Amino acid sequence: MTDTISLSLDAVHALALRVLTHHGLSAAHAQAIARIIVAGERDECHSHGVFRLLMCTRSLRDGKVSCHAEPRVTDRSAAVVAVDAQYGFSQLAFEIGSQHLVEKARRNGIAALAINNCFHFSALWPEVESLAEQGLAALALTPSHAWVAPAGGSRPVFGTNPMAFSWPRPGGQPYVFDFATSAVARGEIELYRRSGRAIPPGWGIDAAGAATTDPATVLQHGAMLTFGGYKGSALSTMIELLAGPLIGDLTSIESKALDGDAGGTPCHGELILAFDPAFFSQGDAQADQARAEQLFQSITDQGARLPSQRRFEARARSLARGVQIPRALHEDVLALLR
Ligand code: NDP
Ligand code: PYC
Repeated sequence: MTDTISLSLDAVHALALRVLTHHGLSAAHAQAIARIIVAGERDECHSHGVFRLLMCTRSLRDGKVSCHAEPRVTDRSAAVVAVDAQYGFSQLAFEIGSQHLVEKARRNGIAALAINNCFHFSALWPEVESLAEQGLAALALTPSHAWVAPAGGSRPVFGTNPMAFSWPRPGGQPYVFDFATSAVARGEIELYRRSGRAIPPGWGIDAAGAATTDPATVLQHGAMLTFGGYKGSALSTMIELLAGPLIGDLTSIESKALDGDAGGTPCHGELILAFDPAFFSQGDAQADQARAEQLFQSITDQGARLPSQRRFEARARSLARGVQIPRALHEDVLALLR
């Protein structure tokens, strides 16, 4: 018996839907989340694929997430739309809000979507990628729970605070990057703990601020570290501010305080900006787009890869052959149905 099992993408989708509806989520929320979970597994982003069902259902069991929340849209200005997720998960709020965001960006050249009061556990690339597919450049930012110490400190202040960026490319897959401003996503450290492996140096510290490679110590008693030292620290602060106080929502410290020690999904806001390139060009948008392509080519010509290349290759494989899930994870997910 191998330690993985093969599943088609349809089977992953059906499994996610069954688990989510079994835990009480409305069909609209379950569909929106299942799509994101399939996308994560399909693109081999394992920390934000099927594994997330474990955390997501734990938060549902805690009873904090509203299973039937109906996101409420407020048109704040010509360029700003806000969606109150009403303490449901974020995915449905994004699906609804992004339609307004795209329409505003196409009308004004630039637009912002603020999502408030959402439980947030997903990767950001599906969001910015979908905006690039509609011809827009985009930037998405969100805090999480205070798990990450500032550079030079030892106590958690920041969330793992991801930022994702996309740039539309004519006739091809967009340029997309999406990473935590911590050295690595917390989900990745959780996967190391599950498989009993030590984490690489530089990812975390213990309660006394000393370096450690033990994932459990970092997760339970210590703190994660930012990427790039003080630079990651400053970017993480920017994300706290823009996707927190700027949009009237919680910082990662406040999200963690709201959770207490429940270990639930972070609850806060998210900020997404969209740019329509046609409004910014000085007259020849096609020539500008061609210059962007030259930039990408000067990266790839020397053997360096673009972010998302690995993901797009994984996607092609998964679309052709389905995905491999660790057997232990599959059993843990099936147990959620009992
Ligand atoms: P990584 O450190 O693995 O960085 C991921 C990004 O860097 C991807 O765009 C990846 O592209 C790109 N990349 C990786 N290696 C290279 C390379 N050698 N050359 C060029 N580009 C490269 O990810 P993280 O652990 O920081 O984050 C993982 C995910 O976790 C993200 O999707 C993020 O949104 C999510 N997350 C979500 C949070 C939330 O609160 N909702 C909190 C924190 C993280 P590729 O995919 O092709 O490898
Ligand atoms: O992996 O750091 C993470 C994370 C936090 C919230 C969702 N994912």
